[in-house]
Amino acid sequence: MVKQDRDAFLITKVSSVYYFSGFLDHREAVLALIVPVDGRSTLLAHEISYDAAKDQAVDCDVELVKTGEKMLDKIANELLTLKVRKVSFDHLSSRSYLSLSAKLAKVELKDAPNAVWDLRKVKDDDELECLRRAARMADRGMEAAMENLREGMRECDLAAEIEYAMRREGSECFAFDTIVASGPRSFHPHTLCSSKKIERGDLVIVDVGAVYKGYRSDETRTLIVGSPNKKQAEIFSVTLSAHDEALAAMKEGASAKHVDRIARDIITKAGYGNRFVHGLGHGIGLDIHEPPSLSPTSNDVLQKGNVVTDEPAIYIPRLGGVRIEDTVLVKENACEKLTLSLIQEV
Ligand SMILES: [Mn+2]
Repeated sequence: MVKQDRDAFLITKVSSVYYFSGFLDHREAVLALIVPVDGRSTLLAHEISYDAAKDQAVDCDVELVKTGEKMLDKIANELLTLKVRKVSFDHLSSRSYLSLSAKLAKVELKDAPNAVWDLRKVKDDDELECLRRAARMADRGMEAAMENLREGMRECDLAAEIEYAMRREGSECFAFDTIVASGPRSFHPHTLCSSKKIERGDLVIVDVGAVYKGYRSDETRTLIVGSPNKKQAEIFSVTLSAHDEALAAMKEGASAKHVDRIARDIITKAGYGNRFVHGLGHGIGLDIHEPPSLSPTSNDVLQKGNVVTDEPAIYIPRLGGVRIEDTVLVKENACEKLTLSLIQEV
């Protein structure tokens, strides 16, 4: 803030409020943390989260936004009381931004999400401990998937086994809706699970994530009941080498675009370049998708302490898809897989 000549920072993204204050609201409450360059921070909370915020937030004053009062009015008043001239913010809708600008005509408001992400994307030891716990829980869910997978069971029944196992490990919610996509359904990367029965010879994409103290994990394996045909075995082995080669290139200083390129080149050379329809991976932490991004258009450079996914895939309409994904910690000269489920060759 000093370097950028800012008098205060306004944090409204709920996960970032948790990151800076220690108060986590899992239900996307409307909160605002005002951090002045000098002095104590203030966390504004509605009645629904006020008592919990008072209980959990550290190093800040918690102020109640009463029923009938508007959060944006409280933010504006607080900033006026602080006599600020230049304020950065992390996350405001265009409507909130326009409204706040009108209330604070003499204050310069600057959109600066990267100032927060630059801190959040480098995980400290306490955060890594949580991320490792979340990864263990996902491994346990994946183990349940492997143990329970049977011909004739519905995708949602397998998802139920996975989620039960993660809950039993202490997962406080799920990092995202569990994906179990079998046979032809597995070609769509954003499908969830359905009542479709898993048939012999189906590729089954299983994508799971657990949550510990707000920190998330993300892991995908592609399973099969019975044995694969030639094409299925081929796309599996191409995806696996893309996954492994990208993993070998992940370390501090590597360009994210370059790591994506390593995986994409392997898939492209095998003739499936246009069937790898998303980036190689994404940062993960309190949010499921965070910076840095590993994609053909990313300008990010990997740093020690980044936690990212490595998830190459091939999706073929009608035949189905293969995705293999791990959550990975970037280190100085290499990387470390946090998710450790066995990758069984189909
Ligand atoms: Mn992912």
